[in-house]
Amino acid sequence: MTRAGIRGLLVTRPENRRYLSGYTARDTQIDESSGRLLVTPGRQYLVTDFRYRTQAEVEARGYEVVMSGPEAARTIGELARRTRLKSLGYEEDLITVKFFEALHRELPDIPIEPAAGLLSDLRLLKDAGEIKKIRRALGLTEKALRETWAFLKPGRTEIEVARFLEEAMVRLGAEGPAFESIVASGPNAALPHAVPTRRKIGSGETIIFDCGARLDGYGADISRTIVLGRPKSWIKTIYRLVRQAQLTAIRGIKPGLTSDRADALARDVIEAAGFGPNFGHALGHGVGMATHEAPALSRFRSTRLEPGMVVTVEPGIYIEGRGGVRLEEMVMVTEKSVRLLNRDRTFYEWPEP
Ligand SMILES: [Mn+2]
Repeated sequence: MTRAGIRGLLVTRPENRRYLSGYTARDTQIDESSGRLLVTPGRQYLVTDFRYRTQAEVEARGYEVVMSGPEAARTIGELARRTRLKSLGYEEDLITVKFFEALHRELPDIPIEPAAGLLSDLRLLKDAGEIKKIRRALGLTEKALRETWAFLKPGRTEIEVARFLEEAMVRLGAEGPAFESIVASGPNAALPHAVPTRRKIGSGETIIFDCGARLDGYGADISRTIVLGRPKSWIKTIYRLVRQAQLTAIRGIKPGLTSDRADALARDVIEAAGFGPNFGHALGHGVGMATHEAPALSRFRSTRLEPGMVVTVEPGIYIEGRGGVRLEEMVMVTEKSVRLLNRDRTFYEWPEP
């Protein structure tokens, strides 16, 4: 904060709040209101309300819990004045315009500046304890998927299968799914972020699973593409290509490489085979307390990769109206290359759908 010239920091993003304070509350609505941290040079506050009082006092170690009424911005303004803050940083990627304007009304005389990068940088490099939690979440996801393969058969709907998968995660010890699971079959598998439907899964078509369990606040994120029965030859072609692109990236990613170059490792393979336009998303993203966090392995970013970063490697090819293939693993950047975080290597070593 000192280096960034910020005296006080307002933390509104749930994963940053939990990372800094241990307070686990989460309100999934757009105007997230389960609490805000105010970090100042001398004191740290968690501003929340009656609904969260007990939880805040138990969980937020090292933070003074301050109750606010319906106008949290007023309470934050009072604390900022009382601690004589000369500037305030805020998370521009998670705050409503309404709340931002209320802060300005409360604190008309001090600069209020964007500081989201300061917080996402803190979570960029994972320590050994965090890696352990991520691997546990990942191992649990793999187990839940194995149970799901036994449940899966033609005629079951995407929603039924997705529900089974998420229940398996919880039964195996997860807090819950880290994000809404994707089970997309047939033409739905051509939609990279499909939502499960009542469509009955058929044989001979691609089925994309994209899911991850959350455990101790940390999430997993992996994708599998499978086919019930015999895959048609177009499926074999794109599956092999996606796997080849993924392996090329996993073998080539190392510290010092920039994220756009990492993306290119896989994209070049897919483009050379003529499927460039069918791979419209980034190669991967950081994972931790948030499902999508820095660094983005994207053509449009050039973050230098460093040991301790955890990223997904998830190339995909989507054919409109027919289906698609996405394969996603999680890796940690090490001193020399990457380490695959999976426990179950079956899929990774499986060249065919
Ligand atoms: Mn992902």
